[in-house]
Amino acid sequence: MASSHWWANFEIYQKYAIVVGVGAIASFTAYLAYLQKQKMDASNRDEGFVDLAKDEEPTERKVLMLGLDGAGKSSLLQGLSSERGDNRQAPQATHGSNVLCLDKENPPLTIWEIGGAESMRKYWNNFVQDTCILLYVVDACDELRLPESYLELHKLLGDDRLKGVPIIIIANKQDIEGALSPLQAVHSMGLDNTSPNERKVLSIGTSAPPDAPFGGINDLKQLLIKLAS
Ligand SMILES: Nc1nc2c(ncn2[C@@H]2O[C@H](COP(=O)(O)OP(=O)(O)OP(=O)(O)O)[C@@H](O)[C@H]2O)c(=O)[nH]1
Ligand SMILES: [Mg+2]
Repeated sequence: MASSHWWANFEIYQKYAIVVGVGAIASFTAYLAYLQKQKMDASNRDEGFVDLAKDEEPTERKVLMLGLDGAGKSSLLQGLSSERGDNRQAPQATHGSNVLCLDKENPPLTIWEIGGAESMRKYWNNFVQDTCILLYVVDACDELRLPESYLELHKLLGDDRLKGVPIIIIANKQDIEGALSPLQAVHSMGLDNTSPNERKVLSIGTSAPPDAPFGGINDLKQLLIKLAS
């Protein structure tokens, strides 16, 4: 046959060279095709991610409110929901969570309070995902519990999902004589030397006594809106 005839004309070393050459060209072409496919897959993935991020961008901002039991979280939530506070009663200890949606604000805020009793604290981390602002409530009159509050806060801040999330330290119970000032509360939580590059740390004083008007609630709301915008 003609084809076997032309092949037979080559010396053995020429045959080797042809086989090796054709093999090398085929491998190189296959490698280029593989690289091209990788590139296309990666760009498809990126586009998918961007689209997904656009679709899922939350319009509301999640605010997480934590702090030891009795610090005043539920009372502050009552204040944020209705500043007049007519006919209100002292809240019960929270065994679980409370949610307040401030959907008329811009941006809308969803504030989650998780109970602060010792048995509840192991669940705090279950709620940190997508937190935009952390509110940490301190009973500014209970100096004896400041170290416990400090420890729980720093345990919480070990969670990478809270990296860079702004914190507002709320020094609550300002109506009681001898209450720590907001700055003293930040100091007792060991956050006064936090670098602004690490996270924003703000503080505010509030009062939410069961039998007297709220104090500082409107400032707290404005601060939340400003931070969340
Ligand atoms: N005098 C005074 N009492 C307050 C203030 N805030 C809360 N209280 C009282 O402190 C007690 C505890 O308040 P809560 O709001 O239930 O505290 P909490 O942080 O939600 O507690 P847990 O849900 O158990 O984690 C209640 O008796 C409140 O009436 C305040 O600013 N001043
Ligand atoms: Mg509560």
